[in-house]
Amino acid sequence: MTDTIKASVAMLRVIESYGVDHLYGLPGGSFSTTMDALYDEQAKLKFIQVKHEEVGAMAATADAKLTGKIGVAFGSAGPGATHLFNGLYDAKMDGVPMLALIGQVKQSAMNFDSFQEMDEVPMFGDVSVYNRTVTTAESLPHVIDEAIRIAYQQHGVATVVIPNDLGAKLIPDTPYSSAESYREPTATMAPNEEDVLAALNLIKSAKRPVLFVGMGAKNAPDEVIALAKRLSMPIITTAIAKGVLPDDTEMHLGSANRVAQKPANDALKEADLVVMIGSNWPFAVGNLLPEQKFIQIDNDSSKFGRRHHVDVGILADAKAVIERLLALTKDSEPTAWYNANLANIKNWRAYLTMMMNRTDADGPLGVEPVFKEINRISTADAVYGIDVGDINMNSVRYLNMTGEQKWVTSGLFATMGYGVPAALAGKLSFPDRQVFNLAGDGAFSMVMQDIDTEVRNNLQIINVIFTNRQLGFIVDEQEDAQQPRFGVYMTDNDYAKIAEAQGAIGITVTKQSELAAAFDRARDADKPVLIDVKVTADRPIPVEALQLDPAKFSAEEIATFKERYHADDLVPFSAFLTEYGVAEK
Ligand code: TPP
Repeated sequence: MTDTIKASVAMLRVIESYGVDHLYGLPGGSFSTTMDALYDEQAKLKFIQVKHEEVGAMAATADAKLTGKIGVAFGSAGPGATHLFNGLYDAKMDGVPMLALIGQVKQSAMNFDSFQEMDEVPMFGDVSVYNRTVTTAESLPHVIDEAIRIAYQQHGVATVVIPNDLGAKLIPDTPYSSAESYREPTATMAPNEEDVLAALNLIKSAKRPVLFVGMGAKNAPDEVIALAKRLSMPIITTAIAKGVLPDDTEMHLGSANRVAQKPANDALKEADLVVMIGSNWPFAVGNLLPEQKFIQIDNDSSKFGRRHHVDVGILADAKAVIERLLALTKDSEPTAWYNANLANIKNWRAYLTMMMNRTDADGPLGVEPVFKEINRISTADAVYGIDVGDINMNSVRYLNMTGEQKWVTSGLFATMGYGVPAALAGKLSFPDRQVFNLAGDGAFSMVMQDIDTEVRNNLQIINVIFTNRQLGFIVDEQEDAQQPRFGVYMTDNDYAKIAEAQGAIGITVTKQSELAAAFDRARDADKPVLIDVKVTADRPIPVEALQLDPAKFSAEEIATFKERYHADDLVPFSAFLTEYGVAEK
């Protein structure tokens, strides 16, 4: 006779077999049999009890983004399940594997309008790549195994609804996992040589080419840099690829659009050829111009032409294509276009450094000196959990990342409240690394109860809250739309006290002279710290709407813009193009 095992335990063992060592959730009555199994399995699978299921779901997506491994979260039937949605949509839109376990009432109560009972499968239909209700105890571990494989294969959310009674049943203790045979595909998708030659021809005939690099090239930073140098193509990255290349890479222009840096927007407007590698950039409209030539390199054929008409498409792995392009070319002198971009980057970096170094010990505190402190205390492999709001612009500009550090945010879904869960995931997945949560006061307020989860699990996270007493990102949009400011102001809470009340160290900083001591203390602390920096409500410089070029703006407009953004020394790109003698388009 074969031994037996509780179906819920067999399910958890399948999850463990894929290398998952923690999962997030908050129990409800409809999830009690899985909780019972989590108790049994706690030595191998750590249950992280969050205070809001949304935090658990977002932490699970952050785990997946940071490690490449599937993230797992759960919610009990009804309200616990619906609380998961922001995390699930984040996983869907950023294309990361996630398993969501959804509680359900026992089978005999299903379809009887029972307490907290809902028809859950249709609710999760849109967000999931796999979405099933388990119907027998024996199939529970099997369905979980299938769900995990499909989540990996389709880079999305697998949702499994579990009627509570099934988990308690005994089933044969036989193998249920196929993890042993599961492997990430190892074969490289090699490019078609004709396509590579066609691309090379286009690159050679271009006068102002740029590389546009997304997460698809994250395993090839050195190759990207070598190609950029070899073919005089400065590099733009997507914002979520922050950290893939070291920030001091000389031809690294940063990201384009609004969460962006000046040199990237400048170059993209002037480029005659965009070579997009492994990117699904959603801000193409208005940024990629119809007259620009476009080469697209991707290993997913469904992405071609989504953002721009494709002149040459190469269906292959980014690294393989770049290696081939490098093999077919030799080093050459940098072009005037390339040198003009290098000069533009230098000028922009000098501006950022000046902003961080501005001193006014006891005057109003801008965000930039705070970043100087973060850069000062951060370790070479720190992990940054980044919330949504002005922190996206400010962190892509002011964090000087090494290439070993990690930066993670809610990219395409862009949900506020992501910083705390991202930092939880960072510290749980990388316990030996320094981990930050960087958030605005509005976004932090959505998840601030989960500082408690940092404390309870002894996760030494440095939370930096930029309190500007407004929803700054939206204030700026209202300014641009010439609307009245409405619904965008926040009361100034004492976030340090809120953290202290949950058992963390809380520090309030109101002026520059207090910064260094606060960040030293955070660096050396042995428990979670929250630094509430009370910053000015100044708008980050809008690099998507610069008013610097005398050919386009009046002297008065330029002077007003420069004064507001301390941009006296910022040079319009047109001046560098002229100085370096870059040919007209
Ligand atoms: N609600 C959610 C859940 N996510 C969103 N992205 C938005 C609303 C729209 N939104 C984007 S940024 C932002 C809002 C409301 C303001 C963020 O404010 P805050 O966290 O205070 O940061 P700030 O921009 O002021 O630095």
